[in-house]
Amino acid sequence: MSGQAERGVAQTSTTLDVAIVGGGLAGLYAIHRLRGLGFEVRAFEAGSGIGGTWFWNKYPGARCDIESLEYSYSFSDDLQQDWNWPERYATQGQILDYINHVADRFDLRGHVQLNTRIVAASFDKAANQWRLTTEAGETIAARFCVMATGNLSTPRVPDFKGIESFEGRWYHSGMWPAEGVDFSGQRVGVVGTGSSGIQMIPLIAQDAEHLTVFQRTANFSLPAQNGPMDPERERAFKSDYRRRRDEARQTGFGVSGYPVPTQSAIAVSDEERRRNYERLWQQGGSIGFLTCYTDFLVNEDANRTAAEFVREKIRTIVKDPKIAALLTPDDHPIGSKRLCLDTGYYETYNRPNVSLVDVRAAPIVEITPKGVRTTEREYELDAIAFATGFDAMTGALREIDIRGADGERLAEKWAGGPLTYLGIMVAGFPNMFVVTGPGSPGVKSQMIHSIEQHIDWVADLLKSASDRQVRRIDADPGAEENWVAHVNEVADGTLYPRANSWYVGANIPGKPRVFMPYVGGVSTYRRICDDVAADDYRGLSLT
Ligand code: N01
Repeated sequence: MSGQAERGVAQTSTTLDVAIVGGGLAGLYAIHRLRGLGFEVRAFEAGSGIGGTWFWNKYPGARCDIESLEYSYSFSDDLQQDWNWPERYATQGQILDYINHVADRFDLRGHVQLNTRIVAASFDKAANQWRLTTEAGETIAARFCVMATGNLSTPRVPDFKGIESFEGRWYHSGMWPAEGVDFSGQRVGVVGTGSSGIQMIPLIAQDAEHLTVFQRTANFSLPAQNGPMDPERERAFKSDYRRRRDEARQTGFGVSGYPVPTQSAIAVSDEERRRNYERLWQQGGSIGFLTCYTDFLVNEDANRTAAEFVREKIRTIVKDPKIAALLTPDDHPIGSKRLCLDTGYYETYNRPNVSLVDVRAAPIVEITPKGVRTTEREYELDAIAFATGFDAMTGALREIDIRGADGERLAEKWAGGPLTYLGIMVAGFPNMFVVTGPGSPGVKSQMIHSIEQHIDWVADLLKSASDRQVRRIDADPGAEENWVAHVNEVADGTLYPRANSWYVGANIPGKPRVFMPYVGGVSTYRRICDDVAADDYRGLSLT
């Protein structure tokens, strides 16, 4: 008898074809696609609403850094024709509205069990079934398990001494109160200057009496140049949507309008390069920079030309040269961390009510009842917003007690870094599929593009397995080893591993330093996945 049953928690039991963990963009598409094949499916979502990332990250300024016309499902042409995005880059609220519309339009909501956190999953090799357990003690048996748990879904507040003694309120970007926070008249501290910090800082500065930003590492940020949707652009896009989606599939990042580059940054004159960077800066967005030259992300000299262009911009925008110097990144190649997009970020430091504290030089030592104490002094605050990131890519899966066919724990298998085949399957964990996880290009792409590609591939596999009355699908350990070696080899040919980013787990003390995403590009990855399928699922055993 389980501990929960002993404590008298009611236990119910469910049997499914496919259990889906997570009710965000991936979980919802998995419901749609797999139900369409006749599988009995249900998604289990910890939140009280659907939407995943876009449900939780309600901090001021939260919006997508990929254009709305791209960052949307492509599986239904009617949907993409009907939906109107009000802005070039959608806000969190607009994306959540869209997700809710999709759930209603395709009748997905009834297949999501909300307020249900999966805490354990183990493979029963006698029955060839996954057995999942919820926090409330419910058990679910399912032939297959799709882990649509997200990559940035395990918020992490650093282990600061004294945090429980703080007399004000504190928040994390990824657990923001649904009702919002009114910072007016308050002394607010923001810790962290990644994408989340860079989005919230300009807006909090407008409301707060005083904002103190605690920065450990200066980050590169580019202007989003956001604005209302241009009706002409929307019309042109919609009249050509199918081709644009096809084009996106042939690129590195899964975004149309940015063809694979053919020219080296070093091969063009300084003037031409500058003109190009200036054009991209005015145009807004990050993909233009990331795809402007062949060697942008592989050659230090080429990369430095763009980094120096952005550094000059920072020095021009920020009036106080000391603050500008602190905000100027100098420890990683541009683009090797997620390139941030902002609206008025650097300008915010020209406001009289904003100060910047260098916590690299004087680290935070504790949170006190009154605020934040660094090695230099105490800063009195009424509220603290932690924009300190997530236990990315592996955190959500490691939090579930996942046990494979021989009882091995996934967290143990991944103790030295994640091991996957194609980023989708894990040897020893049959019938389990990870969506956009480590070893996949997901986080280095337009996420919804990769979600659709992964789930379509898994759906074809499950259909084929069902037709052939296959009960168990295993990734071969050798195929997994080769894939991990390939992922590392591709990453090592780029500048990505040079940065202390969440791509290498650097933001989580003690996490093994392993570069997790596949950076060969979505087009190459899709080709590899299609070849594997065409070769009767090479690297998998179907029994
Ligand atoms: O998190 P991050 P994020 N003391 O890990 C700092 C996606 N996203 O939530 O760099 C002081 O990037 C840390 O400092 P350092 C996007 O993919 C997308 O901002 O480790 N500081 C860093 O500055 C993004 O990349 C969108 O030295 C500490 C910050 O906290 C990903 O989510 C919007 C600290 C964490 O930055 C994660 O972004 C938002 C400490 N002890 C997020 N610990 C869009 O689509 C950590 N930091 C626009």
